[in-house]
Amino acid sequence: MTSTVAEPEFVAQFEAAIAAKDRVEPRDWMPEAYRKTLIRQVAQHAHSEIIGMQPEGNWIGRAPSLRRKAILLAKVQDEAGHGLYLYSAAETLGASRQHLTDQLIAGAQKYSSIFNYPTLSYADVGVIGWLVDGAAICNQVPLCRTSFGPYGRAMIRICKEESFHQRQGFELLMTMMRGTDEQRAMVQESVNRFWWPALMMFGPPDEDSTNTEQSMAWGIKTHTNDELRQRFVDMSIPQAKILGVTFPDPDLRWNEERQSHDFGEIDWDEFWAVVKGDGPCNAQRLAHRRKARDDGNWVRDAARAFAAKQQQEQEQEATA
Ligand code: BYC
Repeated sequence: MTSTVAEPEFVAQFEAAIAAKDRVEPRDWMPEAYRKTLIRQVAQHAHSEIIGMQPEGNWIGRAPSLRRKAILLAKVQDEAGHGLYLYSAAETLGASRQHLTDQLIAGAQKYSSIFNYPTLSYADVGVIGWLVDGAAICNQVPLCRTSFGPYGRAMIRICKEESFHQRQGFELLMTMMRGTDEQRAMVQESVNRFWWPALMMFGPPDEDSTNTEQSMAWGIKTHTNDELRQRFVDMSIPQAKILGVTFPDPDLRWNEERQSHDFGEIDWDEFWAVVKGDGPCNAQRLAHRRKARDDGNWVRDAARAFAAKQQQEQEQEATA
């Protein structure tokens, strides 16, 4: 139940649930700002899954073997499924999937910056699996314990599949690294392009993050952007060593005192340009999404006409 009237008892119940780290469920009272923040984050997440199908889908027709094609098809289908779980979670907050899609296409809602970069070689499929799904897991495992029930439960299933995606990316890259010099160079070139954008996925630095403090107070987020980014850097470095690739950052080194890796300055001007719509592929991604929605309009029109006709027939039967 959502209401603008914050009855003290409802407020106390909500605050007690947050303090006890209990789940808030769709029928529970919640502050309007909590609902809006969740719709924003869950919709952005859902849009990312759906837009994220484009860069990898680009390689389905050019996968180097039937096995690789079947794997990639399954992965891209999984992303569609993740989008649907998340739109369903958003629907429990009162935001319809159609409305959210329209908002995305109108540029009124965001999706992850990472999907505005092009996929230029087949190695990108492996690097997206390893680094992009890897960053997604790092960010999303804590979201399994987020305070809103439907979002947390969707994340449990999504994280299991993302882990599998990350392993397939790593396996693909391992295979290429055991191949020819040309294949190894393709992997390194792809890592060079994706490393910094992968770090940007975690959002702006904590001091510039407008939402983190409130989202953490509500238990929507359980870690800050910088904490999760650091965790990702620390987990990726040993994996890069096993693969035999390097990251394009001369400042990357172990800090004994912090027991973590230091890393170089992220280009935040690039990040904000991409977030605001000026990345290499923003226009293309949205145009493609708009076309997919428009191409599907006849199906929605037909379904609506069928439902209206059925209702009309039921009403006629009831009055006969
Ligand atoms: N890209 O206050 P902040 C995936 C926006 S993985 C674009 O820190 P918040 C996948 C942010 O929305 C990717 N925009 O925000 C993987 C805010 O603007 P608004 C999806 C970004 O929400 C593999 C402003 O910057 N994962 O789907 O506290 C294959 C200030 O930021 C980005 C999720 O969405 C960005 N990278 O924290 C297929 C995970 N970063 O909205 C698919 C869930 C920030 O106020 N989301 N902005 O106008 C989250 O955990 C959080 O929303 C974020 C940002 C950590 C991303």
